[in-house]
Amino acid sequence: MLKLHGFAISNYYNKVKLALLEKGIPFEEVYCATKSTDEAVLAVSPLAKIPFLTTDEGGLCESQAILEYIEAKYPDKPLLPKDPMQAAKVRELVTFLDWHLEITARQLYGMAFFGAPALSESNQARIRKDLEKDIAGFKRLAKFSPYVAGDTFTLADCSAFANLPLVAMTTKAVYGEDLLAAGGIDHKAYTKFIGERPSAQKVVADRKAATAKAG
Ligand SMILES: N[C@@H](CCC(=O)N[C@@H](CS)C(=O)NCC(=O)O)C(=O)O
Repeated sequence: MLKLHGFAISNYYNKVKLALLEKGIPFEEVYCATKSTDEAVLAVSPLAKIPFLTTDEGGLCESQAILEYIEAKYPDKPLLPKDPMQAAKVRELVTFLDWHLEITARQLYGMAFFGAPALSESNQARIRKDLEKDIAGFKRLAKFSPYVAGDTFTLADCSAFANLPLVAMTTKAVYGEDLLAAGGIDHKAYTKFIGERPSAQKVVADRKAATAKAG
């Protein structure tokens, strides 16, 4: 049985969880905090990041590597198009979401959500400029017709559903403005649409329960 390690508040955990639920793959959820120093955790996730996956054939970290493994191992209910170019377009969107939008916004999480001291004005301005550029770039690629990569639910939706609301919430908290919406991305309509899926409903319900428990 696959085991997904981490916790239900994490966007990257939820990216993987949404794909597992969409594909109907049985899996068990195992709580694991970040920054573990446990050798057993570090053997699978050397930076102690979550999520990580354990399987009968070994462990894996990095959400996209996990999704690619799941996709190759469980080809039923595909979340990647068969056509190589279309599949690459999905991966391109995931890269923009994870490695341009989210990682840039991540620099703000401390001050936005965790009571960390505010970043300097110049750092905040630099991050805002980067985000505005990344959002404009993402907008050129994203289709939202109605799914982020086109007419089919794909791995890119797993990342978009987990990451877009977080990026929006973060920019609203720090800049007083939802930079995604300001950049012309109607993430609320998209999140509502994806949120109608039973898989997404479970992810959101579990996230809310975990958030309430964390206080
Ligand atoms: N690139 C990684 C990012 C995972 C990640 O940053 N996870 C966060 C939780 S959402 C984490 O473990 N943070 C703790 C840390 O970086 O020490 C992935 O796609 O899995």
